Amino acid sequence: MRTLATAVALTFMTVCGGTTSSTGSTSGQVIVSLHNLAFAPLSLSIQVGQTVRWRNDDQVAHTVTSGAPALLSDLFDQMLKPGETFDFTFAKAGTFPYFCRIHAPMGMLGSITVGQTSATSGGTTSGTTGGTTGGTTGIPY
Ligand SMILES: [Cu+2]
Repeated sequence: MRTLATAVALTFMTVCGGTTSSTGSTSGQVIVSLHNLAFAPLSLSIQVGQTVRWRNDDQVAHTVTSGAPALLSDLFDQMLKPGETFDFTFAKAGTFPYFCRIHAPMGMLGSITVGQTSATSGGTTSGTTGGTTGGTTGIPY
């Protein structure tokens, strides 16, 4: 039995190889790459409280500007030189379009969809019904 267990363990180790895959996307940081005059991924879905990190992998400067070219929102507006990063934590649910000021005419637009984390619903419903009825009725003399 012991030899079998060892054999199984060895097989698993061989199958898994040495790659330690760390895909912890439920919380923390999500990366958007700025590359070839585009945001990758173009659209991204995250949860409230998550941080998006934009990273300029291009050889030219870009901006990460919230809103749309015709309708700016003043959430963020960050210039990124090649190699630089910018972090933004989304505290509210909704859809947040953004773009690059320099290359928006060339279609450099992106969007972040922020979902509300499953709210803990259901609380204490049973309250104290029935209060003090009947007060002091003045005694007639
Ligand atoms: Cu750009």
